[in-house]
Amino acid sequence: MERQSRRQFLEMMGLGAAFAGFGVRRSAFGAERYAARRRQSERKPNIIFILADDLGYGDLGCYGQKVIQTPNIDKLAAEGMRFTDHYAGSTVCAPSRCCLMTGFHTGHALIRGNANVPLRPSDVTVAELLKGASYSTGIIGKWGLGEADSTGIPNRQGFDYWFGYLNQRHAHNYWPEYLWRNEQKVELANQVDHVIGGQDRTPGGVATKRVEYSHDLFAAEALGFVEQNKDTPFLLYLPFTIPHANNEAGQKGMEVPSYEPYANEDWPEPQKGHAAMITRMDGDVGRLMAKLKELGLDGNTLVMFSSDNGPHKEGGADPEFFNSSGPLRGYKRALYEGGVRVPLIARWPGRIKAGTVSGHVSAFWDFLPTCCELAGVEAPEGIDGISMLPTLLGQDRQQVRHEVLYWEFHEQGKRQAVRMGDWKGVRQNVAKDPDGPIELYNLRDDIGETKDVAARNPEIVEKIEAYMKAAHVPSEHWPMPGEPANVTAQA
Ligand SMILES: [Ca+2]
Repeated sequence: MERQSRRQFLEMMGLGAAFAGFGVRRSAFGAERYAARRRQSERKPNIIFILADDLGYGDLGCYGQKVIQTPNIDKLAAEGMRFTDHYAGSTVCAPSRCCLMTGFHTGHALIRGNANVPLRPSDVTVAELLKGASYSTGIIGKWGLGEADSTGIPNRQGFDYWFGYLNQRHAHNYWPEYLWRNEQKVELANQVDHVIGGQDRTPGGVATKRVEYSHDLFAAEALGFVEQNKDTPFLLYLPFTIPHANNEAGQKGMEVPSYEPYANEDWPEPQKGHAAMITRMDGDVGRLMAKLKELGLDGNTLVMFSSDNGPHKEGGADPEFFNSSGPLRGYKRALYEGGVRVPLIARWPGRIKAGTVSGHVSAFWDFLPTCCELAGVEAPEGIDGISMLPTLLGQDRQQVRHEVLYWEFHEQGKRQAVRMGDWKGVRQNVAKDPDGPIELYNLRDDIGETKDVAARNPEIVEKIEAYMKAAHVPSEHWPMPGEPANVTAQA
């Protein structure tokens, strides 16, 4: 390289000053320092996506929660960006996670409900794409997109390392007898006497001997993954199972080793469990952030925190007790805002401005293209997601916006919903009448979806109806009325 152009190059890299004392002749010290700085400046950011399970829009202090303590997650928001209008992929687990991993909404995604349909070899996940950009990829927690030996397991969908529950019902039980590490079953010290269907080792059940709490194992594994991958860019997807219920445990489904710091509160036990679970997870988020600092990765790691759907009313939990949906209507399984609008916090010191709040309307299908842009790889053509990196970096004018967001849900009579600007359209009972009436709400002055204004806005309803039609591509696994079916057993 010519002397002049080399100097220009270094200045461009912000390294000119480092070399000023050495002239352009590289001393051994200068070369070393140059190489170290260059490695750092060229290193792609690490990405950690922490996903809570059934955590409501109102369950975090930074989203208005007054009782449940979440100091570490609130700190993420104080040091980063908090999104007011972010949406999960669906109102239940599996489809929401499919949207997150593949960049499609539920009108296009392979997995649109909690049935046992595994991802195929042809499905392209965010992990596969980042592997192509030399990322180490890990997932710790709950997968739900493919059973053992299927094409859908994490190790066949782009993840180098996997630890957790493959099966969602298995994940109901916080003290399982085993978990998966890559393709190996890892036996735990817990005992599960009650098993679903009376068959030994059927996933699920309720533990009688409780030794190893799966969430604690996930939190420890997360620290280990970060430590082991500190020298390469990594993607860590951390789908915790908190605060989901153990649906097999009746009214005692909010399973947690201790109700602290709420043990002495005058609350029903499931509510103590709900709050204690969230605060426990919050502590683990704090430990993970401390680990990033300790390893010097803090400044080069984008940490995101979200939830896969709205709060649940299962295992004895009552979403009203802590106002878990905040100002929103409904909870898990609704397509009202409470079912799908979720917290999203993004922290990346020096890149995301601290203490900012964004109203950018975004959804789980935006995660894949955002990661691709960060890693410098092309996102697949035809996905529904739009990179939200400009918003994260404060470049609002460059942000491409969604014309609409779309959801379809195949339980409880089937539902469809569209968010279009401030408008929200919801159609119930689609199985009965696929052309049935659409409820219309204006979220700008009615975030709680209390006043159906469809009758006064027929042209908006017509537009939303057209979007519902256009956004839905038939699926053999989740047919709408009149479409051919190949229904698989519910998991
Ligand atoms: Ca969930």
